[in-house]
This record gives sequence, structure tokens and C-alpha cells, in this order.
Amino acid sequence: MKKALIIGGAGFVGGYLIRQLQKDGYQVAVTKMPHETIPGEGFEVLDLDILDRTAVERLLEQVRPDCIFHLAAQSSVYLSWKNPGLTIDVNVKGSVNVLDAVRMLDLRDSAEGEEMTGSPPQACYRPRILLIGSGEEYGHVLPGEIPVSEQNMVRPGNIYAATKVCQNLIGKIYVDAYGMNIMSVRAFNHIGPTQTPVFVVADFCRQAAEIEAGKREPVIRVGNLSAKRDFTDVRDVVRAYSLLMEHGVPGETYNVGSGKAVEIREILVQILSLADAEITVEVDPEKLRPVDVPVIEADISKLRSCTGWSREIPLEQTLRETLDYWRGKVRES
Ligand code: A2R
Repeated sequence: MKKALIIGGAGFVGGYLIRQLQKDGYQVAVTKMPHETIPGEGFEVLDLDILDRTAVERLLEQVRPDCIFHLAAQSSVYLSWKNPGLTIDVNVKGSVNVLDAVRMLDLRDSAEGEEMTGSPPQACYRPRILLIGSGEEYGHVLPGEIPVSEQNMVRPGNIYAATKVCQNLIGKIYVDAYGMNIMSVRAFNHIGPTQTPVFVVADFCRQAAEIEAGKREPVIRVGNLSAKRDFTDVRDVVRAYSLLMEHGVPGETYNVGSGKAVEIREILVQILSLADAEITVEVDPEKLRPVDVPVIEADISKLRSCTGWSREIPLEQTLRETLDYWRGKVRES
């Protein structure tokens, strides 16, 4: 049985990826920050702060996974404006800590092998590694560049996006320089139940659920509604990650998205039509970002031809289930 390690598995995507990998027959180990918890069973849970380089190496030596899904990140664009230093530390330095710890283990294993056999050093520990980047990396996509393919120029428009570009570039350098088995993805907006309301769909659903329950005035506060983004259900996204771990080519980058951009206004309209209340809409300047990119839509032909993946969960289902999730949360509170 192959052993998969999810680094940063206590977040939104982690829970879904754990279930996907269990379904796909992996033995699963998951890292989390010490203050976090991960519900569920049938997997190993380990504490890890990826900024602690020694701890990363110790953990990898202990677990020795066949494949590593690197999810740990400061993943909010909004927070990246507020705390650029932390975002750069976690998303760039943290990722380098993971890659370099694997490299050091490989070096150590091959040196030990050489000592024992007297034959020239050989690569010994080469797990497959999936680095999770973002569709935000493309940034200011020009009208003629939609849908945006992996070869497109990256013009990151915020600190979070810039850190993910760095992660991607460094991953490629580790492949070229050390022959490591690293693939990168650029994941476009993924949505679903349990996502934190820092992100737009969860934010709208939470507000709508609170309004339905009479816990806030009947006004949804919104940011830039004209931005178009490529939304995919998180369960479809983790299925793509598992397929890419199996079939992806080291050194390559794969877009993961639906292939269809939807205006945020359209998302709002759908959520309002699902809600059981009369709701008005108000623009909240706090929710407008310093720089916003008008359209981001993925060209997913590379993912399709590599893995055969296609989206299975329609947008309407995701919105309905996310709203239901928030109805439950609001009832509990
Ligand atoms: O920030 P926290 O305390 O919620 O923990 C997050 C964790 N994380 C870390 N893990 C280890 N060492 C660190 N220094 C560190 N800093 C943060 O990574 C959280 O539990 C996890 C990331 O989960 P989310 O923020 O919920 O991201 P999500 O939506 O699961 O996305 C997974 C990946 C990320 O690389 C995104 O940038 C990309 O997909 O879109």
C-alpha cells in the first residue's frame, strides 16, 4: 500500500483530500499545526510547522511517504496584503524547507548506500511531490489570453500570488537540479462546505444563512461583483490532485479548474435565489481589494489529456450544499 503524506491537512482542502486518498487506497498521514484538530479516523496525524526546518526533516525521516501533497500555506489573498512577511515565509520558505528536507534525505540515503555497498551513489529517496499553487499566479490576464494555459506569462497582482509563483519556480529548479519528482498545480477557486468565510462563496452563504435565521439585518455585504472567477467544487479538485499524483509528469505544471469563469454577481444571484428570505445587496468598501484581476479562467486541456479528469459536481449543487452547511453552523451557534 502506498503511503501518502498531506502537509497542511487541517485546512479546507485537507479534509477532502484525506477522504479522496483513503478511497484511492493510500495509507494516509497528515500534518497539522499544533493548535489545529482534524476530524475523522483511519489516518495518522502529526504536528508540523513547516517553518521549522529540522522538524520537517525529522518528520519526513519518520514517515517516509511515497508521495507528498504540499497544502500548507497562508492561503488568503486578503491576509497576504495585511501580513506579506508571514505569507512569504510560509509559502516560499516553508515550501523550500519541505523540498530541501526531501533532498537531504535522498543525499543521506545514497551516501549510506555507497558506504555499505562500495558502489557509486545512487538516488534512493525520490517521493512524488505535488505543490499546490494558484490560478492567481496568472494575475493580470489579457483578454486574448482567456482561457489561460500553463504557458501563459504570469503577472501576479498580489502578494499571495507572487509567493505561489515563487513556489512553482523553485519546484522546477529542484526538478532540474536534483532530478526530484515534483509536479505543480495551479488551482483555481475551489469551493464547498467547511470553507472559511474569508472566501467569497462561503462569505455570501454564511451571511444568507444568518439572515434566514434572523441573526442579521436582511442585507448582504459584498465586494467587487464584476470579477469573473473559475469555481470548482473542492471534491472535484482533490480528485484531480490524486490523479495528478499518479499520472503527472515531474517538472510540469497543471491548471486545475472548471474551465469556465462565472461572474461573482451570478454566484450571488444563485445564492439569493436559494435563500429563504428577502435580501438586499450593499457594497462594503472593506471587501474591495487593493488590486483586483477582472477575469480568471483556466484552460484545463493539459489536465484532461494527462488524467482524463472532468468536473462532476455542478456549481448549483456546490452552492446549495454550502448554504446548507452554513444553515447548520448558524443553528448550532
Ligand atoms: O493558518 P492555519 O493555522 O489555519 O494553518 C494552515 C496551514 N499552515 C501551516 N502548516 C504548517 N506550517 C505552517 N507554518 C503553516 N501555516 C499555515 O496550512 C492550514 O491548516 C493549512 C492550509 O489550509 P487552508 O488555509 O485552509 O488552505 P486550503 O484552502 O486547504 O488550500 C490548500 C492549498 C494551499 O496551498 C492554498 O494556497 C492552495 O491550496 O489554494
